[in-house]
Amino acid sequence: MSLSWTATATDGAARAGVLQTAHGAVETPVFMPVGTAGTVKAMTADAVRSTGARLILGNTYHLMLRPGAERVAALGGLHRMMDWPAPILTDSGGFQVMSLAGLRKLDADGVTFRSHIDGTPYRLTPESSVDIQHKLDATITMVLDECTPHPATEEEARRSMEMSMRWAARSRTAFVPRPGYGLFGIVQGSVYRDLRLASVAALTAIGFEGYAVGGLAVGEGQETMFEVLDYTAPALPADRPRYLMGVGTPDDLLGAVARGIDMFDCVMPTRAGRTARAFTSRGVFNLRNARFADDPRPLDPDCGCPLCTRHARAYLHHLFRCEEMLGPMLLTWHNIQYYQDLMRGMRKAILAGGLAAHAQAVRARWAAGDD
Ligand code: PRF
Ligand code: ZN
Repeated sequence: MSLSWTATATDGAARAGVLQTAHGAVETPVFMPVGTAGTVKAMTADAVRSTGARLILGNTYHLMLRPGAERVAALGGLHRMMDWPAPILTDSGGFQVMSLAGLRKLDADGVTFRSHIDGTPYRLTPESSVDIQHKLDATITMVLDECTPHPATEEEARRSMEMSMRWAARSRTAFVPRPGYGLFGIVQGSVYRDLRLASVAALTAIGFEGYAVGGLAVGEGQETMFEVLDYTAPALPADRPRYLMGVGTPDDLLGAVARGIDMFDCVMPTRAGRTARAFTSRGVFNLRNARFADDPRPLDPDCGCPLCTRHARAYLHHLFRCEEMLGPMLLTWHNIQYYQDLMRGMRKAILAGGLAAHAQAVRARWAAGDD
């Protein structure tokens, strides 16, 4: 049997559930730390695990360039290579090609591009992307799609979405099913209701183990993103997991879970951690700020990570001022811990039937600040 998802509770549109995979079970709603190049930057696999994370994201684009899918396969796959026996979802590469690669050329069959590292030409098709993800041993494979740029006219968005739907069908044909593994389709259609619903219909007719919502968090703003989710999420099959790609801030996660999303990934906690920005129960801080130079308090008194239980804010401020690598390491750890705790809090609230009140309390704590 392919990987499966079972709901354990619902609360309004929100769902709590369990994803059963070849690499273990994952409780949803879930946030996936991003492990782009075979590492969650600045973290050992044990450190990532200690935060409660049980599912991480890898990238076809980066790994096909370096070290190459064959080399990952020769090392026993991504799980073995990274010492991450738990599930891994890999993105299909199209989104990263459009945001990173040079000289990209999209045609009906696939995309040709030059590596952002040394300019070497490469090509990705729906079939080759699925094949690479198979070599990486991805638990969850994503179909190759085009993330429609924002803004797009309705005609542009339709052409782009229809091409992604043809690629989704080809990805389904190329994917070799294995027990506990799965393939996810990706809904596109920009901010157009009819296109989003047509995309959902096309994907559900093909049939996938899960459904992602792509093409959001590309500049449309949170309000528009939530509007799209308001009509897209309920149109998706109730018995399959729903994944909002590349989202987002803690507030985005609260709003999207309330709208029926089960899975997320974003570079935000890891990237912010390397640039001194901390996500906490009291809001967002920049630890380079001089106001932390003599602050003896833990970063977040509600957090159990090694930074918050063993060090003062003033020490972290000092590490960033001196550009010591322990600064990014400790703050990445904390930010991932914060995101995992946020998801755990939402799962608990859904099981208790109190997500709305819980989200309101979390937002009120951010707004109250820390003094
Ligand atoms: N498609 C794919 N990956 C993605 C996106 C998408 O639309 C996004 C959009 N936020 C992030 N990552 N394949
Ligand atoms: Zn912490």
